[in-house]
Amino acid sequence: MADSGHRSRRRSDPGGEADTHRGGFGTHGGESGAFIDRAFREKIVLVGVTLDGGDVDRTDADLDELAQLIDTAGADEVGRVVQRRRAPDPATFIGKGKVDEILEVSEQVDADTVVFDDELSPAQQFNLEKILGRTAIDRTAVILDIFAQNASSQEGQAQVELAQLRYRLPRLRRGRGFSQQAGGIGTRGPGETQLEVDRRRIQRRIHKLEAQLRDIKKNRSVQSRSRQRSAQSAVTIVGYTNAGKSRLLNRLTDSGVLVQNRLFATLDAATRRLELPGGERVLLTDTVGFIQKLPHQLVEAFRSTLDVVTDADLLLHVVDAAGPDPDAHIAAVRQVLREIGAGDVPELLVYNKCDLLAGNEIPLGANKDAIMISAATGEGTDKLLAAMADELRSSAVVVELLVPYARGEVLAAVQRAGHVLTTENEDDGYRLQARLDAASVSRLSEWVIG
Ligand SMILES: Nc1nc2c(ncn2[C@@H]2O[C@H](COP(=O)(O)OP(=O)(O)OP(=O)(O)O)[C@@H](O)[C@H]2O)c(=O)[nH]1
Ligand SMILES: [Mg+2]
Repeated sequence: MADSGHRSRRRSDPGGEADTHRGGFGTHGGESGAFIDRAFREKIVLVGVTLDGGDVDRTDADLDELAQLIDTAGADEVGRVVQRRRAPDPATFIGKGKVDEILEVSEQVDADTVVFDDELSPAQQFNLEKILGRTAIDRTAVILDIFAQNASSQEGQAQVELAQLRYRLPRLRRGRGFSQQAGGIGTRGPGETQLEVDRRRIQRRIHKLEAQLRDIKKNRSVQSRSRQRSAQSAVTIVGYTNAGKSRLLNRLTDSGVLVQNRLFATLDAATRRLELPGGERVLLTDTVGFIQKLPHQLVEAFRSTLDVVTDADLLLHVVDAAGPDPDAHIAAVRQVLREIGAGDVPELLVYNKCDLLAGNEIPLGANKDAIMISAATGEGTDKLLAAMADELRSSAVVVELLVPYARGEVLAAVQRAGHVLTTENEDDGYRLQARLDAASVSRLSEWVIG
């Protein structure tokens, strides 16, 4: 076994030097390296904390989800440690006694890595690794790892790498990480430490990725302008990861988008045309799934992909009706929607996978207006299409706008976005009455007068 050497070396030296760790930022790290080593299946101990006001069942459910994330990342859960605490310990996140317990458990099961369900500060991570003698990472690192594994487009790869580097930058430390690869001729100035060299290299890479993503976005907005000209409504499928968003897109539009029983199978948006029963044509887009505690670095890096959510006329919010806690998933998705500024986009709640439930056990709860479907069997999709048409029609309102004569492009934008009912020439510009959907009204709000 290629790894046995690392393992025995590390185990004989718990609490020893950081560079004996493997996984994470250790021996195989690189700027695009994984946080979890996939050369073999790492053994992982999970740690969850129930903070004041939280409930223990919730922590357990979160750890079940973390175990699923770990599995998707290619590693195995071999143990679990939980604690109730009033507040996180600034130095080690959990209490000192609990850290000793984790060390004991980790030794017993020969764990490679300890994964915390909550985000660790760089200092907490450093202290924990020192005591535990093994890599300590958090949920964020695991999710970043899965995204890195699943990214296939140029844009997706750049977005994930950007998120990873922003996560790594404050966690770089002396004698760890990229030192072997860094420090080519001329990179080391007088008085500059290896750590500073590493930081600067990562900063440069971050700037390069940001520029690359701006270019991709510019190209895309040229494409989407030509789309807007066709005046079709934009409907975007959102929801928790693995809810069946891609399968629904395939069902409604006969496409062959990748569907997998894995988390974060979709990272790139896919758009297809769809005709509603009344003949309205819409553009339907499937996009990346959300999860609880979605790393903010990812939300930031994926902002340009998530424009299709923010700019949509309507969201289909797909919920796994057979999942462990539909209400918690709905809340987590809505939280991310608010974070990206899409909290006000009209939403149609769609309970999927109803084929897995008996008719009377559908967990609608307070969401009586939700539509029940099965993307697998096609059940309920007629009702869904009719509801989409209704929603799009009802969200259109008649507004009055005043557009200065010099702003021909605004006039054109109004004409593209909806139906102009009346036009009058006033002293200071065109006074228009137009029927527009809510998204267009907010986009053109500068010119709306009533
Ligand atoms: N039984 C059943 N399974 C479904 C249904 N819809 C989707 N699935 C399954 O659920 C899993 C996830 O489906 P996807 O369409 O990939 O889910 P997604 O929401 O796109 O997931 P991500 O892209 O990973 O966020 C796959 O195994 C699908 O076959 C359904 O209506 N019934
Ligand atoms: Mg998908």
